[in-house]
Parts: sequence; C-alpha cells; structure tokens
Amino acid sequence: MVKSGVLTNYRDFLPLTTATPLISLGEGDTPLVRCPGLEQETGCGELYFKLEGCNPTGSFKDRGMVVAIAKAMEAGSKVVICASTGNTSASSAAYAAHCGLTAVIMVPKGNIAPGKLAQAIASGAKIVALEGNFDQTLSLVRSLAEKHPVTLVNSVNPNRIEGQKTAAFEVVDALGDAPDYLFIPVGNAGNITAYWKGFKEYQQVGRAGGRPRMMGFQAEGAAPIVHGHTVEEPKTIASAIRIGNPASWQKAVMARDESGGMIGMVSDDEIVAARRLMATKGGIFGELASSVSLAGLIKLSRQGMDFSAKRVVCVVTGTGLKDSDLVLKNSEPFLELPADLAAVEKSLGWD
Ligand code: AN7
Repeated sequence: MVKSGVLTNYRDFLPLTTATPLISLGEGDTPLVRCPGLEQETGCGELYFKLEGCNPTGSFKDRGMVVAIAKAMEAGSKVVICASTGNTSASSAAYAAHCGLTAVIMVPKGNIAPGKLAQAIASGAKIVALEGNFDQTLSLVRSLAEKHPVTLVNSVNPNRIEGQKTAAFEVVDALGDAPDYLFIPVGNAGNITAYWKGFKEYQQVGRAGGRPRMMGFQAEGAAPIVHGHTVEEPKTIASAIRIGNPASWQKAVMARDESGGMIGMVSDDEIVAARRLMATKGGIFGELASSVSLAGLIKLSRQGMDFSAKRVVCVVTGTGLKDSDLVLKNSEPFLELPADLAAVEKSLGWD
C-alpha cells in the first residue's frame, strides 16, 4: 500500500485548500510501541513510545515540514529557508528536493550532528554554517525572510505546528483516548505547542475523552523555560535542543499550565543514561535529544511520583542514527578476532 501521508490522513484538521498540493514523502503514521521492560523500570501502569524516528528523514519535523512546504508551493514560493540545530534542515532539504524547491539552511557552525548535516548535503541544500549559536542563527534567518521573497519554514511558521499536531491525533487514535501523561523534549518549544493543540482539538470534536498532562523537559544547561530567563550560551550534549531562547516559549508555558503538567530539566548524564536504557531495555535507539522524554520520566519516578495506574507516552523525537557518532565514541571496546571458529568459541566462553 502506498502511504498517503499527513496531508491526506488529516486533511480536515489542516489549513488546506483545493489549491494545496497533496505532497508526501510518507510521513506520519509512526509506531506507538508498548515497552514492558521499561514499565518495570519506571513503575508505569502502561508505557508507550511514539517512534518519530520512523518518519522519512528520521524525525518528527517531517509532519510539519510537509504542510509548510505544501503551503509554500501553493503561495508560489520557490525558495524555503530555515535555521536549525539539524533535524529541521534535514527535513526541509528533503521536502524541497522532492518538490523541486531550493532549500537554504543555516546551522550553528560545528554544533549539529553529522548524520543531519549529511542529509542536508545529500539532498542538495544550500548550506551556510554560521559562527554563532542557534538563537543567533534563527534571528538572522527571520530578518532574511522578512527582506527577501522566501518562505521561512521554522516552527514560527504556523503551518509547521499544524502538521506536527497530527502526532497527538495518532496517539489518541492508537490508544482509543488520550494518555494520562505525555513526556516530550523541549527545545524551541514548537513540538510541545503542537501536541497540546492536537490533543485539545481532538477533544473538542469528541475523538478523545480527556487530555494528557504535558510533561516537557529541557537539558539543564539549556533550560530557559525552567529558569524563567533566556540562556545566553546554552550548553548540552544534546545538540538538537541546545537552545537558549525558544521561539514558542509562551505557548509551551500555556500547554504546561492548561494541562496541569510541568516543564522540568534533566542533566546530560541523565540524558545519556536514558538513551542507553531505552536501547538496552526497550530496543529503541533514539537520538540524544529524544531520550530526554524517558530521562524526565525516570527522574520523576525516582523522586517518588506514582505512575502505577497511569498510561504514559514518551515521544521519541528522532532516530539514534542521527548522532550515532556519540555512541561509538563512548562505547566499550568490543572483540576483534581472526575468522577462526575455535578462537571465537574460546573468547565467548563457549569452548
Ligand atoms: C530530535 O531541528 O530545533 O521543542 O532546528 O531535533 O519543537 O524545538 C530540533 C529540535 C526535540 C525539540 N527532539 O523540539 C531543529 C530543532 C529532536 C529535535 C527537539 C528537536 P522543539
């Protein structure tokens, strides 16, 4: 079966007109996977992972990008531009290539995962590495987009949020109702904004009985929303969320408050440990930033929060292949042997 994609699957909930091209790279319809091994670890009644790394470019960004690009085409735009910590650029490069548009991508120099940069290069995007952090890069891109006839496809473009909210629809469609809690990483805060919008809309039309508490987490060195002020030099190993002045800050705060949730923070060590645990106990390989969801859940459960009668969803926002270099760099040495049966048996202790 040919995958129809987000625009076709959720057209009634999206700002489409008869002139919007129904493009797709097969985004959306990602797995929601229950993980008994990690239920034990966290004391959750039911624990599910939404595998957004299964999108065509390996992250949730494709859901919003397909809408942003379709609307750009509808408006006659030929060039799209974004600032990115990596995944947005990989996604815009791919969708622009698919649709015959030019993608211009601005990234903070030396600050994005190699897998993401490779994707943008492979798709033929125009790439500019800026000496500065993400916040400075986004600010420059916004000025460029105001002056020139190009479409900005960062999540300040409302079409991005519209597309990304479909992930919340899918969670409800899969579970039959909203979960009790949704754990999600927060960087520029577009995704938590989008999920909350999706959950609210589904409840309004009667497709969900309730709404989850939104549990957003930032990295300790890049936690402006937790601290209540911008972070001039955000620092974390999770480069995707190395953001000190989130564009959707107020909307994230609204999602937190309306849902009775929270926005907390986890350390780099907790993020790395959660990534390992998700892979070793769940078989789920997420990129560092995406492991923040589970890191947040583990932190709260260790602090004594009781999830035993709760249905919990952790959003895994991107695949571990994006920054697999960091796994290899920090791995234990493994066996290297000659292709000799006896030698292999001996080293495995099977002789
Ligand atoms: C894997 O690509 O900001 O809070 O420029 O790549 O909506 O920003 C990526 C963010 C979480 C945070 N997980 O989402 C970009 C970019 C992954 C990400 C986030 C990002 P937002």
